[in-house]
Amino acid sequence: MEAVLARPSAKSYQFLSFIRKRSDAVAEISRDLNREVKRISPKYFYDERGSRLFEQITATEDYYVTRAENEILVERAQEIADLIGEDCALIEPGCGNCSKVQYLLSALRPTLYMPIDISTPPLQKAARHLVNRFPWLNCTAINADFCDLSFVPTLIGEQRRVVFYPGSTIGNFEPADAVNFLKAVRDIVGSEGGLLIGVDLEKNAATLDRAYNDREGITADFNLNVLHHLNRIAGSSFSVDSFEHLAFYDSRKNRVEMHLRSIADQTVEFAGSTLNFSAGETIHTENSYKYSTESFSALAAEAGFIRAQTWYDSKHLFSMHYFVADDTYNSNQ
Ligand code: AVI
Repeated sequence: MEAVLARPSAKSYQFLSFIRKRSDAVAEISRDLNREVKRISPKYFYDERGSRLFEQITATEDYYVTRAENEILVERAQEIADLIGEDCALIEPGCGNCSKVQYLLSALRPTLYMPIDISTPPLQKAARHLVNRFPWLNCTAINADFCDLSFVPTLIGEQRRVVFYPGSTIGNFEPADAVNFLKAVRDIVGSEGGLLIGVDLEKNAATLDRAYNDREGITADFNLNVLHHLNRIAGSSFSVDSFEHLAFYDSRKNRVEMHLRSIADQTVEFAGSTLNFSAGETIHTENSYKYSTESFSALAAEAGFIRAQTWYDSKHLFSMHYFVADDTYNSNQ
C-alpha cells in the first residue's frame, strides 16, 4: 500500500489514502458469498449513499444509539477531557462524518486529530468541515480500512496517543475479533495512552428490534444498498428488489443480526461465479453485539486495558468508557 498525498490545503490539514485495490475487495466479498452461510462484511455498507443513509438512521426516533451517546459527550466533554489530559494525538478509526468528535475538541484541544475512514468523499467533506470550524486544529485525515492500523505509529511519532472509538462500532466485530482489534489499539496507544470508546448496552428486545427496523424504513434501505454497492464495484447482477431486510435481536448471543432475505429462488452472477439462492435464504450482513459494563470490561481486559471511568446517558441505554493500559498485561498470555 502506498500513501497518496492529496491537496494539503493548509499547513494543518493533510489527506492520505491507503485504500486497497478494488480487486482485493471483490476477492474478499466473493469468498464470503461462496461460504455455506453467505455473508457480506458490514464495511461494504459505507459507499457514498450508504454513509448518507447511516447518517439518516442516526436521526430517526427509533435508533436511540446516537442520541444517547451524543448526550454523554455533550454533558461530559470537560470531564472526559480532564481525564484524558493535555497534548494528546487523538485517533478516530471509522470516523464517518466526524460528528461526535466535535463535542470534544474544544475541551480536549488535541495536538493532532487523525480521522480514519474507508469512504472517501464523506471523509474529505467531514475533515474539511472540521478544519474550517476549528481553525487551530492540526488534522491528518486517513482514507483506509481501519482494521489495519499499522500505518499510525510512523505518521504520529512520539506524541501520547488516545484512540476515540464511538458509536458502538466495536459491537460490529465478533467478540474474538473485537479483542484482536483492541490489542492492535493497545499496541498503538502504548503504556501512556488511552481508549475512549462508546458501547451500546444490553437491553430489552423490543427497543433493539425497533432500532434496527425503524418505522421510516431507512435501515432497510441501508441494508439493501449494500447490493447496489456490490453491483457497482464487482459488476454483479443482484436484483435488489428480490431481497428484503431482516433484523432481529438474539438474546442468547446478545446481538442484533441483520440479513438480506431472498424473496424468490434466483441466481446471481458475481465475479465469474454463479450464486444460487433459494427463497427465504439469507445473506448475513451485520452483527451488532450489546454489552454490559462488566462484560465489556472483561473483553477489554483480554486486550490489556483497564477501565478508568464510565459515563451513561440519562436513560441508561448507552455507555462511554475510558480505558488505560494495564501495565501488568502480558500480550503473550
Ligand atoms: C455502525 N454500527 C455501530 C451501527 C450499529 O448499530 O451496529 C450500524 C447500523 N446498522 C443498522 N443500524 C445501524
